[in-house]
Amino acid sequence: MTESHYDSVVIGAGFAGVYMTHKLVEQGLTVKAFEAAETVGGTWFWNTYPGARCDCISMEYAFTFSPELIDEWEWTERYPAQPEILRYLEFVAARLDIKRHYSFSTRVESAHWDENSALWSVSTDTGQTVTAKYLITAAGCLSTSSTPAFPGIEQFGGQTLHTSAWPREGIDFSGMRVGVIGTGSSGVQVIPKIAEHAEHLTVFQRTPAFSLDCGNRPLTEKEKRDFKENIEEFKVLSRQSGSGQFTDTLEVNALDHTEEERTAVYEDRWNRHRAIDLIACYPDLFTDRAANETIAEFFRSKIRAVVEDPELAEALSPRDYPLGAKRITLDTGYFQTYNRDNVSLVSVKDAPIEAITAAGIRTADAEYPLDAIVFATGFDAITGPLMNIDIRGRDGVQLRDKWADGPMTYLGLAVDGFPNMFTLTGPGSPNVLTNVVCAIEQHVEWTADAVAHLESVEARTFEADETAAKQWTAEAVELADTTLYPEGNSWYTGANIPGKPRVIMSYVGGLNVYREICDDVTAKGYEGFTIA
Ligand code: N01
Repeated sequence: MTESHYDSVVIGAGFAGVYMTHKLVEQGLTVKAFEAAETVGGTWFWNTYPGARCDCISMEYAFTFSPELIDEWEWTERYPAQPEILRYLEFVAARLDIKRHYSFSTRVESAHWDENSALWSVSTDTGQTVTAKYLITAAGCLSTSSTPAFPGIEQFGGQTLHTSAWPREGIDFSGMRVGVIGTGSSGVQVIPKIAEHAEHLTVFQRTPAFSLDCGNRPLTEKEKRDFKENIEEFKVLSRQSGSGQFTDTLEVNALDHTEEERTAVYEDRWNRHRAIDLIACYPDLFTDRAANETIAEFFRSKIRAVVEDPELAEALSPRDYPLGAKRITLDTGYFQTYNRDNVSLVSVKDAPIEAITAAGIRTADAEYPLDAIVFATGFDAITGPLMNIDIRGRDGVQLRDKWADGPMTYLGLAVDGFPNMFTLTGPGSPNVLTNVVCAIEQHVEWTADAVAHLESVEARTFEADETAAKQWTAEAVELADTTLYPEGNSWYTGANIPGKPRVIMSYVGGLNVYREICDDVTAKGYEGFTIA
């Protein structure tokens, strides 16, 4: 074999790619890894907009597989800001000596399966081509940004930015009239920061967000010490939980409590500043719309308590979808921002943005002159990063054709017709409905075990059966239909991208259940896979 052959190719250097590369190297495989960015970090490399912060608690949003990594790293804040998470991943990469396996600033353009050699041939935008037995995608769920195709966008005379491609040197909005389109997690975080500097900020909101004040603060020394001392208990509890974040769900339904009792429960949970403690506090909140309405109204009461103008408070209050069907955003001073004199809200629900003009944004109602437009308009999530690569399996079938009507996977980790390919955090896995680092550890460890098994039995190919993939995908949809997820026009279902098939792209049954299913598949000799 020439130097350009490896046992495995890993795409991506976020949490998943870094850990996967480490595991495979540890198992004695040769690994060639590629990353489009200049260093590790994945989503935490690209999303450098002001206010970017994780919506999981810092200590929980970290690897648990290595006692050394846990011991040697100290988080500073309860909710870590982007620079701190990026520093953490640099620390992990250095500690695991992982960068030597990577070509950075290198985007994988294609990966083609060759039937004769039973190898993947992987080509990049820098002209490299390598072959590998295993192809492992760790391309992330939120790495393909989406900017709506507003007519006239190219005419705009000012500056345009997408939150996920922020200039690394930053931008000074002083004296500028700035428009932000989008009020999801990115918008809710960037809006208060821009408002501090802009001469005037106009927020273009299509759907209001259910947002939780994240109550961020420095971690105490005791919290840091307690977490490290109790790490084994944390691991057990997080693995037993559906979201990878332990919470104490009550044993009574929301509708079986009086309004007074519910309010007391919600108030207590609100003060914990942790979304999972709210959405999972009663068992029926996410299966029964009437129960959900009780917590939705509680969130709205919090908006009314902060926003001084009652009409504005109402305009900022979500009414059309259940709480949690779109991701709950975590904010710092978001609703307070609307009390500022230099901030205005434009609802584009009924009067949509029609065009971007040379001077600003034109809606069905009016035109807004602007010096800069910030697109906080999100991502072609979960499938976008994979479908952007020209991946071809058996008989030259392209993944993007195979998934034209919606993704089909087995366990979210494998696709029939694409042998020896593993899709970490792929569609049909619990991915973004969990503390994703917890899900990533499960995916990586399961994949590494599968690879070890395949090597030990000298297998040539490992492939999901079509029936298993069909069944898994159908069950995932059925399961989602028992929840309120389908009622939100969210990126969870592809509804945010015009023309994208609308289907839930996550396994909603819980990471704990998913882990058991995966372990059972392994115990039964990789049931649902063909090993040849
Ligand atoms: O993207 P989004 P995001 N006209 O899709 C609006 C993670 N994340 O980047 O809701 C007008 O949630 C769109 O409106 P609507 C996190 O998992 C995490 O904010 O479709 N508006 C919506 O308001 C998150 O969920 C963190 O009606 C248009 C917004 O743009 C995920 O990334 C921080 C429009 C897009 O919101 C994505 O969040 C940041 C149009 N034509 C991100 N098109 C944390 O950890 C779209 N919109 C805290």
